[in-house]
Amino acid sequence: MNRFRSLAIAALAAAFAIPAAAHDYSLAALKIAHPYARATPPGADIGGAYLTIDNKGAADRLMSASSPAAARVELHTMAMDNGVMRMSEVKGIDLPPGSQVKLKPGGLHMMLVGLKAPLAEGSRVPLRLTFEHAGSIDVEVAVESMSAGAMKH
Ligand SMILES: [Cu+2]
Repeated sequence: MNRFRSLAIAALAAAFAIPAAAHDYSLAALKIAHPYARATPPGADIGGAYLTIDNKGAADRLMSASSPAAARVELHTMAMDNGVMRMSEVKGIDLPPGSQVKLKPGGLHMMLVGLKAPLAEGSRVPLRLTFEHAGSIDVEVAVESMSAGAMKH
């Protein structure tokens, strides 16, 4: 009976550990959910990073990002250009009042340029986000599989 109870407590503790690992951040009226990146193959020197921002307050703007893991971090969008998907750099990402903006593969994203080492699945990479009004916040980017966030058909 005692053994069963301690197992039950361990299971309960594990269940409670999940929200702590959920990996969300708040900064003023901004909620930043689940920053993640795709693992990169050996030799690659760029990698995409993604997250979701909910803005519960007034208009703001993601101005820039930086990381000690890369020479620089660019904000990119993807669009069709003559039938070819192309990435281009954007100056900032608007966060209208009450909006949810998703950075995801195939859309707006952050690009770690000049990676100092490949992004290894299961590791975490520090990233600083700077907003026009809310200021800056340091988050951890969870490195997932090379196909993480792929669109499901
Ligand atoms: Cu890009």
